[in-house]
Amino acid sequence: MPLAEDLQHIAIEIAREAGELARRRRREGVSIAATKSAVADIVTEADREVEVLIRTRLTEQRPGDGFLGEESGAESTLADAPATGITWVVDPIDGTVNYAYGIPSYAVSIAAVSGDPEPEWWLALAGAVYNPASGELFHAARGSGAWLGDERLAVNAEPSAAGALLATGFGYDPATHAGDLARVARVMPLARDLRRIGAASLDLAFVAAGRLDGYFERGLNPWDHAAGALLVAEAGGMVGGAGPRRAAGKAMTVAAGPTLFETLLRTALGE
Ligand code: LIP
Repeated sequence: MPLAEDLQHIAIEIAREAGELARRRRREGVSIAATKSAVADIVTEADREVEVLIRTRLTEQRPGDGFLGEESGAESTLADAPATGITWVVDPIDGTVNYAYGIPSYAVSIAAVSGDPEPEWWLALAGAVYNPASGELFHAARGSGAWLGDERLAVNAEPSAAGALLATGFGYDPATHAGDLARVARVMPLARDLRRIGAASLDLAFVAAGRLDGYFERGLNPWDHAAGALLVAEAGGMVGGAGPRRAAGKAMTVAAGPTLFETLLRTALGE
């Protein structure tokens, strides 16, 4: 089996097991373990437990790979760089606030990337985004398309005459809200309506599935977009951001079909 497909297979299997654990813990009741970058930025006991499970399974199956997880940060089994050149970029529960409130829009997001594990430089090889509350598992391997179960995904080629159905998100830090709202005001003339789903990995999966025409957000971390961005690219869409390489990342992440992409990116960046 080609490497990317093998990694996809591992991502799917582990995302399912991890998602079922998250769902079980949700049923038992969620407890907030700590706050992170801001009081609104929470981590639950389940986030930590699910990340440990994912990490344990990856170490069993791919002992030479690196690991970059939301709750444990960057670590690899070797001191400097993973022996295999592959790093797993993992959000154990993306949409933690939805999870804590009982809103069924959260997901386990697992991606395998090669090269420097920075969004600007990495090459995403495989990814899985699993929402255990809906049972939907989105997955992709580089060069083999994006899939929802066994249905092949394609982005919307063109938004309708009524405008684009867009989604966005807001950072946890209140100091960033005014800038994010100004961006929404700039983008709204392109939109028929705007969604705030609360889990970046699902926003991206929905662009891949043609459920959204486009998505934009500032402030994302690598684990929020690693798997979802590959889904969009493999579904025929485009993903980008700011900076000289226009790579998706903290400064900006934009995803859309090829017709809308450039306009949405420039409008979101205020160019
Ligand atoms: C969150 C998201 C959300 C975004 C937040 C945050 P977490 O991830 O995916 O949609 O707006 O900035 O990154 O913290 O739930 O894993």
